[in-house]
Amino acid sequence: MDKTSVSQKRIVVLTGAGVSAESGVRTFRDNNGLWEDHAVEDVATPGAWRKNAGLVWRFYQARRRQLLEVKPNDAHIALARLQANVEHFTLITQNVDDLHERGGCTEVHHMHGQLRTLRCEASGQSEVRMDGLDLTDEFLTCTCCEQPSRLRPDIVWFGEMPMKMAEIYDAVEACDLFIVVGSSGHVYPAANLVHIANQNGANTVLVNLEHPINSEAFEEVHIGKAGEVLPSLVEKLIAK
Ligand code: BV8
Repeated sequence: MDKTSVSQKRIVVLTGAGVSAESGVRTFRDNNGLWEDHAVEDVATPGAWRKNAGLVWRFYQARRRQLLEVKPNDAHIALARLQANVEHFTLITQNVDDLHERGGCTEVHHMHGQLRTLRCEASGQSEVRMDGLDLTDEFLTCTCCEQPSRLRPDIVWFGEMPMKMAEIYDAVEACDLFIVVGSSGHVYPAANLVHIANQNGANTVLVNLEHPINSEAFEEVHIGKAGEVLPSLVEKLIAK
């Protein structure tokens, strides 16, 4: 890695489910992953919502309720420390939990949506709905329309356009250092971002429990738990 002080570097971090694993949030494709219990096409596509909205709603309500039981782990806290100590930092996450924010990160780009908010099917507006009554298995209606409309999970399902892609591509194309934490590299366009970073001359670093399918694209690979690897990696970066 070149000698420019890290505080001047433009750092972009992309996280996946692995960064929340040590908080007790299930990943998707590991053993006991979410996709073991639920076929993606039954719960994470627009077609599933059309076909069986009740099943999809209950799947997301269970994950929304879990937000109240989990807390940020050392990986989330280390990333917040990195953000606080460098000038140019962009955090992109594939995760839909709020653990980055609760761990101290700000301006988090949730490219696959969020569990905390729900989206009005009529207006497309999102609203935070995390009170007790918002977490039962009954459908909810919006507060934005004259005639209240049904709310859907504020999630990017397979086949839907990820969020904030313009800002995400701008940040990745301009960065000097691109770090991926806890992702299996299966889902696009997220899995393609490391290739864009490489094409634009960035240093690329991976922190993951095991080698993901796009492991070859990274210059530097740290195999281990994010909560154990990231704190020392961040200290080294800040000291530069
Ligand atoms: C789209 C919401 C058009 C649901 C999710 C090529 C180009 C473009 C699209 C495609 C393409 N090929 C295929 C597609 C279509 C599709 C896709 O990628 N399919 C795959 C499965 C083949 N993509 C889409 O449909 C996307 N939309 O493409 O629109 C477009 C194209 C370009 C530009 C603009 C528009 C929409 C994808 C979003 C789908 N929604 N989530 C929900 O969360 O309920 S994706 C879902 O997978 C989650 O969001 C999750 O975050 C994401 C990725 O999974 P990971 O985060 O990597 O999690 P996983 O379990 O797989 O891996 C965890 C890793 O952590 C493991 O490697 C493990 O070893 C590691 N780990 C575990 N513990 C730890 C750890 N690491 C460190 N420490 C630990 N303690």
